[in-house]
Amino acid sequence: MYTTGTALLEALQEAGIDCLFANFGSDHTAIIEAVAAARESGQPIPRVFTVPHEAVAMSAAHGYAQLSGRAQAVLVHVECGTQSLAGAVHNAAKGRVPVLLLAGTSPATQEGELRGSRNEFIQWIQDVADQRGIVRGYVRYDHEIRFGANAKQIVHRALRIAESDPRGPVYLVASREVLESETSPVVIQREHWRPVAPAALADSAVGAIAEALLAARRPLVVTSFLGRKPAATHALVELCRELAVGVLESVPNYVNYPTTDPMYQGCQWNERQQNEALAEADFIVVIDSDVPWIPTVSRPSPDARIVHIDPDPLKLQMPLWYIPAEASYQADACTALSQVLTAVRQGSQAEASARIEERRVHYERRHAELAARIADDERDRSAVLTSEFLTAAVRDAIGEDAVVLSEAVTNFHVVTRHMRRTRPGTLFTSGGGSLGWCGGAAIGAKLARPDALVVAMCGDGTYLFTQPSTVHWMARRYATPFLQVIFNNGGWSAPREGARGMHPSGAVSRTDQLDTDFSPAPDYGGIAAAAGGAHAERISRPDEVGPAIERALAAVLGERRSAVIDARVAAS
Ligand SMILES: Cc1ncc(C[n+]2csc(CCOP(=O)(O)OP(=O)(O)O)c2C)c(N)n1
Ligand SMILES: [Mg+2]
Repeated sequence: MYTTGTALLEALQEAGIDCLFANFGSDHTAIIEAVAAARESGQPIPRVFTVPHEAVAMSAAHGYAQLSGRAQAVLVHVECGTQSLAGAVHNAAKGRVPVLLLAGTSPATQEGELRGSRNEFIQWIQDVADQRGIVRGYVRYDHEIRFGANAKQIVHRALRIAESDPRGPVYLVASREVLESETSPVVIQREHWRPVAPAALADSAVGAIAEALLAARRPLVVTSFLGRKPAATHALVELCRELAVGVLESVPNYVNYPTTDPMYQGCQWNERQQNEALAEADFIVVIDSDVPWIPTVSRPSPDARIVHIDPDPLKLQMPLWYIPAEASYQADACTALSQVLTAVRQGSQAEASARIEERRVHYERRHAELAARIADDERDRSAVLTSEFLTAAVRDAIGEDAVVLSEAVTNFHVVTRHMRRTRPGTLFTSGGGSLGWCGGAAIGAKLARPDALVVAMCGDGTYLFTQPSTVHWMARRYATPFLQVIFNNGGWSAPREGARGMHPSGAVSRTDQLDTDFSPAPDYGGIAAAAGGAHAERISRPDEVGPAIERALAAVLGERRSAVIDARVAAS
């Protein structure tokens, strides 16, 4: 029987979706039947993953999309399964990551009028007035599939919106009666449903930016997520090397620029100090960034000229957002950078050549100073294990191609600085603020890039947010082993230090009883071992780091099982 459920599954397959991360309920009878029927008849369908927690399903789709650029599907149970996606929806929304979310609704009939009508008590309890309202503030599109006749068109429309800039999650629901209803197959022409083409800059903007880059004494690019498209990183490298433009990463979610390139001027997270490169810049191109600086801490010179290029320069999902840019452009970073580079090459650089060489020397010197500081910070301090030393040791052991997922909270800047990534697509953060992404994302990353060594680095508090029992159970079941490194600083440092920073001579400064510590500490690695047979290490001294990483990598790469290193680090 060809039902709306069959049509839905067919739409996912023809859209090129590889994974359906599913947490099933009684609303999904038609989909479970359609999957079984497809397998019986040998019809190709996406791979179905059993995911015991919805937030992990969402994070897996998030990680998969970050590595592949493509949306995957997540199927959850009515309104409560939607609630259980929790902050993982926020992460995909804030990180502009495309995900197709699907949910059933409670049956809409109760007398057996239609197949799928209510037959369990819970269907009264789970009936709510506005199920789509649960995620409406976070998705780019929400809709209800009301008929089988156009179910496929609605799925393709949703995916098109998810994958067009500014990208993000989309949410579709359908009642059990609709999913169970018989319908006729619809032929879809895939090329009619492609994402909207990337936007370019107007010629006048290209000329103005090219001219300003040549004329400036200290031109600087500030970016956070330009590297989501590796081609944009390549374009930025060409432009910055040719014109000697500095690059500052602010709260980077991706590898935006090779961090060992002489034009790279470092990254800034929550460090409580004015950034030097930002202060001395006289022309700044903010490109693909949500938080280019934090004005109460670090800001550009009031005389600096600023232009802004972004897929969503108005930041419509952020009630408070502005920067003092003289011009804002809605454009794709890669397209815009290539346009500017072409314009620069078509014009004459002769007049600017002395200026370009002077700033090249300047930025190279600054970069060398930064590299020396980084090397100094990560040296062995023998008595204590620092996060810098640990990160450097992991970096040296995993190589340049490993995929690192960072959710290190008060160590975010340490991971970005000391991982020293050189290639796009080798370091990610969620792009959102809801902790717990890195476990599911590691599964998704490993599925998207099965040959890669995947390494998740997170805080001890964050590890508990990831639903480690679900994550490590999945890692074994689906053969997606990864290395997880925990910066164990005894609990939640961020809120503790935040309170002390705000009240330096308040009561918080006179006590350790701030309800943010985790003593007695859980056996973090033991949780993963019990759930998925992971290899577990616990270390607290610098001399233990190397051998522990070696054993952990032997487990991941040799035995193909996950490994968790619980590293007791000095408080940051
Ligand atoms: C889902 C979610 N709940 C709560 C918070 C608030 N929060 C921000 S940082 C933090 C502490 C995280 O602890 P840990 O991972 O150990 O990092 P640390 O601060 O110790 O570096 C918390 C609870 C959050 N960001 N997300
Ligand atoms: Mg912690």
